[in-house]
Amino acid sequence: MKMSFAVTAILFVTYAGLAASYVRAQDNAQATGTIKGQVTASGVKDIDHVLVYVEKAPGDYTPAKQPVQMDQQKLTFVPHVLPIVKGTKVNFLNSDSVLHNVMWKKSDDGSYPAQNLGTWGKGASKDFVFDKEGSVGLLCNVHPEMESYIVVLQNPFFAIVGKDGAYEIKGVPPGQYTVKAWYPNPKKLKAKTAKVTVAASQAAQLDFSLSRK
Ligand SMILES: [Cu+2]
Repeated sequence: MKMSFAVTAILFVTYAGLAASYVRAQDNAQATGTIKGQVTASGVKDIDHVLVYVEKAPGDYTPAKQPVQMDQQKLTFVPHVLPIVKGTKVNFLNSDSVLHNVMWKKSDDGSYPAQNLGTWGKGASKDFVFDKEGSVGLLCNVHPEMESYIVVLQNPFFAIVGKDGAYEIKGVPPGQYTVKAWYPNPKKLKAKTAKVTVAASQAAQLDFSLSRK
């Protein structure tokens, strides 16, 4: 009798523990909010190159376990703007039958020194880990018209704007944030920041109007 009571008690405690952790996971899932809005820009046709991101969120964020890809296809870097969390490994792939190179000059913000990863052919790739916040402008020294951007961020709360100018950042913990709208060429569109308050299970609306000045 004593034994079975003990077993029942252990089972009950285990079950209670599981139930509690399940509830906690659910709470966490429900505790986040959304930042969304519309970006308008004068003088550019590629509004889908605008990146909107939370500048700083409390806590530390781990990068994606899998490398993310920057492809070279049809003489173009794809995607044109690649936001990643600090520590992410980027896999630079060449999908064209011509040789491509991957290099960048010293970042304007000083975050990354100039680097030349080399030149390789179709199907080959090279990895590089971006271990600090900042940005690099990718170039190919074989094709001067090729360029794209990698933006290394502190947290995963970012979105690339759609062709219609809309963006949505989901899963943001409640709090007050500074949000930045960034465009690769600051001479054409100046970056703007705005403050937003995110509440659990709610969508905060935050629109941006970008221009040269
Ligand atoms: Cu190239």
